[in-house]
Amino acid sequence: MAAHSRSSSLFAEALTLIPGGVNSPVRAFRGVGGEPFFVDRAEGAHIWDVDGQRYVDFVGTWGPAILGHAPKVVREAIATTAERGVSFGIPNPLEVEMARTIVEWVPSIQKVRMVSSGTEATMSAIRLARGFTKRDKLVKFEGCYHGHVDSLLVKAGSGALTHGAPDSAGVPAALAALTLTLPYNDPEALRALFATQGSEIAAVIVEPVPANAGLYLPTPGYLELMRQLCTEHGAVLIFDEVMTGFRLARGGYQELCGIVPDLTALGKVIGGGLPVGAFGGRAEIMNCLSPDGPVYQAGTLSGNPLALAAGLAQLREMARIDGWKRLEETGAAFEAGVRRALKSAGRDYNFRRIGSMFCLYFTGAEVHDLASAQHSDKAAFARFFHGCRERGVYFAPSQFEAGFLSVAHAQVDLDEVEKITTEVLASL
Ligand code: KE4
Repeated sequence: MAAHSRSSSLFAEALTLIPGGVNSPVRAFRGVGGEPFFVDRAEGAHIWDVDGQRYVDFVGTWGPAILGHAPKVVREAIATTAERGVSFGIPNPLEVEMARTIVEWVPSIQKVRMVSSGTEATMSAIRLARGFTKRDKLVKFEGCYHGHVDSLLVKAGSGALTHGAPDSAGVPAALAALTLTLPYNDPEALRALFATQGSEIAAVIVEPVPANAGLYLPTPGYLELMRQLCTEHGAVLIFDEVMTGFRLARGGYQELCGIVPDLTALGKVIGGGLPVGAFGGRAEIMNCLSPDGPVYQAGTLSGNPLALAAGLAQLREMARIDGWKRLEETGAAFEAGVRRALKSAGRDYNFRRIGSMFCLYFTGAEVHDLASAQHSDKAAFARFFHGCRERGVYFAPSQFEAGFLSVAHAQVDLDEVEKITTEVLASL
């Protein structure tokens, strides 16, 4: 690999100006050591750093780049829309088009409100659930991450887990005490909690496919039990589909599992790479939102025309090419390559995949929750990460993140990555 001279000098300056030199902690490579590189440009399945190194990219800006980076349809939509204005703070037709698309594609969503990040989506959804039920307690699951919301930075995943701050400083103990946490995939713990506190629970918020402690799947019946208990006790079931929405299926994971949440949080893919989030669900709950109801929620850039134009262009292109079928085919081909590489290198590591989302746990043990995910050999993961990065393959810089494939990942990329991962796994 070429010396990272420009990246290094940029990072040195960034450290004097920005906390940790980054605008989001997971980018700082603290989970793998070393210094982050700085990106110069991105196109399709590839990114180039400021020192000219090209990478096959498996982070995809953490999910939005479902068509690959800077797809033509998205760039054209942004350019055309920008000619008519970049922000209004006035209702605009794109807000109706996006709302119509979300309501049509995700049947559990009868009404939806746009915001500017996944964090805003989950933050608003839990406030709405508390206002609707007039209850205070929330239930979340260890290792799940729902953005940097005070009430949800309790045993959180993603960067909070990577940096050893699952319970962030600055969150008042009195507030954190209202968030009850459970291990994921533990039906008895869920039953017991509802048996004792069910009447006080405003909402259960869950990543239906937890992807912020790597990636693991719900055991059969688990989400069904969650749905049943929420219904029986009048608690709002919130699916956080910020990552899985419009990626695992046109209607998100809820289309695959057939479970109907009361509210859904969305983000990433619906912005086409620009800042967007959304939350929506049962009309009787959504109608509690200001200006109709008593739950206040607002945003200067909510419904921003550029972000919605980019998101709509991305969603329409996915529908036009049946991108979800393509992503499953690419995911299966990628998985076959990873399994060949593991076999060839004699490694029994645990590879998990659903559609275009994946994680390679550096442990031979089964992973089904945070505790089992933490059995991974993080030092070995770090060596793998850097070995691949040096050879032009960029995986998420933490064992506790999911990887993402895009429509732009071609077989030639997968072949190159199989060769490299085989070599690096053998060298660990
Ligand atoms: P944002 O506020 O970062 O747009 O979305 C928060 C969020 C909410 N819900 C889920 C399930 C999420 O995965 C996220 C954010 N995902 C992380 C990656 N694990 C974003 C990367 C980062 O924090 O820089």
